[in-house]
Amino acid sequence: MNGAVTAVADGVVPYPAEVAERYRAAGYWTGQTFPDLLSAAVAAHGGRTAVVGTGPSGAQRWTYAELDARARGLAAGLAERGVSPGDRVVVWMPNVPEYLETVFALFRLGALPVFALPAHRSSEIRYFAEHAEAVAIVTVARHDRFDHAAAAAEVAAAVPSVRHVVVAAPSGTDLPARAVTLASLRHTPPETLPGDDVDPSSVAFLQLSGGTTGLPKLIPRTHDDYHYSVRASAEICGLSPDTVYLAALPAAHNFTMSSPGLLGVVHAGGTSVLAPSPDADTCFGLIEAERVTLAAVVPPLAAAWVQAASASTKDLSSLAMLQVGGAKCAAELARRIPVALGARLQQVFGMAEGLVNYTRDDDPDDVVEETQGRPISPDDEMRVVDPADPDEREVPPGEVGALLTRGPYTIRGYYRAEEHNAEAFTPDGFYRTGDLVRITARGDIVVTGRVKEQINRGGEKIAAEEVENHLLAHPDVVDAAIVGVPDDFLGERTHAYVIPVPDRDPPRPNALRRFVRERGVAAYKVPDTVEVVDAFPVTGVGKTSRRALRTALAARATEKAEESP
Ligand code: OOB
Repeated sequence: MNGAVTAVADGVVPYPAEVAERYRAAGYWTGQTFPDLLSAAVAAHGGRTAVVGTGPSGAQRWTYAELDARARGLAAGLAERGVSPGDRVVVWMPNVPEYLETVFALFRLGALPVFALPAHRSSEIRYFAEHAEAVAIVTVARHDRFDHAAAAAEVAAAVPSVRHVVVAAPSGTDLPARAVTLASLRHTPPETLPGDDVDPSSVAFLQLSGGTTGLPKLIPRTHDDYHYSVRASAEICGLSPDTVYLAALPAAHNFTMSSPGLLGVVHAGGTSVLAPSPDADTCFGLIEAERVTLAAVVPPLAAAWVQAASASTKDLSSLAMLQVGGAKCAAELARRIPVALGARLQQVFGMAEGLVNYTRDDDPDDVVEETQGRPISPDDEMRVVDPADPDEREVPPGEVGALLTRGPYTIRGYYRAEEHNAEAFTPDGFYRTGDLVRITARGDIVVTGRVKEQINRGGEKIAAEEVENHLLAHPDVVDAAIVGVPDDFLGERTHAYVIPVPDRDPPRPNALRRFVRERGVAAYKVPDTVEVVDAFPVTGVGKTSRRALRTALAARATEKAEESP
């Protein structure tokens, strides 16, 4: 029966058989797949509104039955073009209804979406396409003053596996050679599609990691594990057919997709409203017009909404809950949210690798304001260990340590990343989150910091090494180090220290920022500030590893930021 289609297995670290058996026996892994998720919604709520948004062809409002019909039609068209079960397809789209159509079309086909953020640029997209050996890229034409279709066509020309560029654009749009519109692919679907018989233990898609090393990692999530996290999240967050969810953050991010996000809404038969932009003006208008009940944001956005609410004339009274996650929400901001927006706050501390924590609706106010909640599953195992101890022994209860986790929806390894996996996972399969936490007597997690080489710029994750490598490609740069410095609005921003080639005119900071941008990386990764120095201002470290150097520089940068008024 199930099992006709097995997607990529190479490069995926499986759950040990006895563990998988335990998760099935416990009822976490039910054998339901993402095609099943949509089928169930169509059966129970076919006539209800699934998605509202503005796509390239204007405003859209689709029922579950319509969303499914579109997804099936697109799946048929992609199949006709030779996209097969198990193939990887880069989905590089902003928050348009066609995003959901595409994702479910790929699920129906048994093909695997590789999720990219709209802010990504050719360097990231090319890497995803190469690493996953993608056969197609689905994108939009111009968005945010950037020609996604042209960039996708360039990637397709450079990456031999990529045979198709599909663009959600009105017919008649001027597209690059070889690109086709999504609408032109829609076909009458056959009765059954390959995804109807997909193996639930197979990988459903490749999700993005924030990254800690030179190249971003891809995260293989199975139907079984992700379906559980979606279902359980929908329950914890009290989703129902009456839920109207506002997707303000990028749809492809794990928070927006599954915590409980767009997929949780499908599970509950509610409505998703896709915001074309996260700004308060746009989102408040949508909250009023669509009677939005739930929205998810990162802390800087929550702060901007709080600020904007006092001057806004929009009716926000339908908004019952605002989820804040992706980066630490300061307690002060947490306290202001219910007052300013009239919505209850839920803190969400999650990661695309798996583990997601929520504060619960019946938690006391201080828990909601001061902690990042507790895990979805009773079988989420957490170890808080001494980060300086090579044996990773646990710290005494209540003390700060590095968080390791293992559980029914946390991966056992990144995709095709054997070497990195040896560092990121313990031999017994715990994921080293790189987050410093303490767990309160009540069992709630407080995130206190980080040991990983990553900067969290208002929820957008930046691997220091990735940006350093771009700077090192400049002919006038000998060495570079990226550190995070505190920022009132973003929580953290990036500062680059750069050592120039001696005896030449040192490069100007702005020229270096432009250089990084022109290498085709997401704008949020371009260093906010660049400082050209003769040597790295570190003493006493001796022959430094880059890690030690970054830590020392970050400490200095923090001191400097605190000194300045
Ligand atoms: C979410 O996922 P990612 O993969 O972009 O980033 C994960 C990392 C965590 O390891 C942690 O360092 C940080 O983001 N983080 C938080 C946080 N939520 C995420 N740090 C402090 N407080 C929080 N509330 O960011 C993500 C995935 C699913 C749901 C929500 C967020």
